[in-house]
Amino acid sequence: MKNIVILISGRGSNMEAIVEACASEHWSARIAAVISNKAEATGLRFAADRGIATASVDHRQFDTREAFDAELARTIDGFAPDLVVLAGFMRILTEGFVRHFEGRMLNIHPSLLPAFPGLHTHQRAIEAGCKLAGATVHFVTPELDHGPIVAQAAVPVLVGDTPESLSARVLKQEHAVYPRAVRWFVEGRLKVDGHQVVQTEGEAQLVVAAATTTSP
Ligand code: NHR
Ligand code: GAR
Repeated sequence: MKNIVILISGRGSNMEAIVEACASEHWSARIAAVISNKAEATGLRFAADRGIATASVDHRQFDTREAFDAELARTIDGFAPDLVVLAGFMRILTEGFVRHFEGRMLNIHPSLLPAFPGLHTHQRAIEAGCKLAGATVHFVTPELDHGPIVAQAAVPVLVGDTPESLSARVLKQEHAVYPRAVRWFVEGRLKVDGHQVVQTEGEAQLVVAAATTTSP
């Protein structure tokens, strides 16, 4: 039985998708805790209602990123995690923190990396005239949004898209691809070789949503 700790900052819909998949697919894992840097994150209520332990560590209470990360790591370690899952977690993590959890920390980023690391990805993809957008599940390394890629989901960018309409289309695929990637980790099916990650049972590491319409 593997312990999973999920970090969120807000809504937590990816966290919900992982909690639901863990239960309905009978993973050999438990969600040991959901932790937020914001006490008011709505996702914490969903987790608490499911009987999952919750905690918050408010980054504004700390003078430095190192001090915040030290307290966050201490809180996470209290749940003996085999895997730490960033799901809409919005604080950049220091190198020391990332090294502590290296090889056992995943993130989902709302772009087709290596395009558009960082924030405001949907707006940037639209402005760049991209016809394809998506999301990437990757191992977290000290360099932001540059870790080994586990899986990607691709969706069309449609004429008239706004950041809101595009993010909604991407989010739907996030909810499909992230639980799948986490399950692979739980089942020991991810082989990392440098920057390349192989799913050893041959399951598809790419989801492509059909481009059937021409407007949002
Ligand atoms: N930390 C490291 N070292 N490496 C990664 O790959 C990380 C990470 C921390 C978070 C998630 C991420 C994303 O998927 C993530 C990946 C926050 C920011 C950011 O600029 C950027 C990327 C990501 C998360 N945060 C601001 C900060 O100053 C705060 C923004 C806010 O509060 O709204 O930390 O995109
Ligand atoms: C998701 O789209 C996720 O990819 C993105 O924020 C959203 C969180 O939604 N993550 C980032 O932008 C990280 N910088 P959720 O809280 O409902 O899962």
